[in-house]
Amino acid sequence: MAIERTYVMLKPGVMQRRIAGEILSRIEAKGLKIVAAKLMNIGRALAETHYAEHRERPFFGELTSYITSGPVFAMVIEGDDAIATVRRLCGATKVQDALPGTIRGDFAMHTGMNIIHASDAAASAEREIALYFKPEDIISWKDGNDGWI
Ligand code: D4T
Repeated sequence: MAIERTYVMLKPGVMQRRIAGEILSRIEAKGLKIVAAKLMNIGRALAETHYAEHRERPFFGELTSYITSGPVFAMVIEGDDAIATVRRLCGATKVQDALPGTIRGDFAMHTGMNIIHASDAAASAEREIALYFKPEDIISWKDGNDGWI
């Protein structure tokens, strides 16, 4: 299985609800690796670029207003098959379909505020990582018996 990197973002409301740690714990407990992370506000231009594929959708205005409404916790996550693995941890986009045990299933009530974003394919992961992080912000740290653990 290939080592992949994916872009993951805890959406506005997560900091206010004080559940960032709980969500990060699930990503860490799975065995995935956080290789970049920052708290940031998203401006309108970045929001519209990120969600450009939804520009014509009826929910685009609400989506971009929401994503710019408070700080997000932006991350690059690395691991075997990381793109699909994180998507499985997140659960279905439509919160009514998100099963208990998934992040959306456990913490989200509204699809428009579905709490976490994760890239859905290799091309979007590459595009989204580059939108939010400079290459030098990504720390490729080692696991295992290298003196640290
Ligand atoms: P994001 O991009 O936020 O991780 O969500 P997904 O990758 O799981 O799903 P998406 O791109 O299809 O949707 C983007 C974003 O739009 C909101 N949304 C989506 C909405 O408000 N109503 C809808 O009907 C859909 C499909 C939720 C996520």
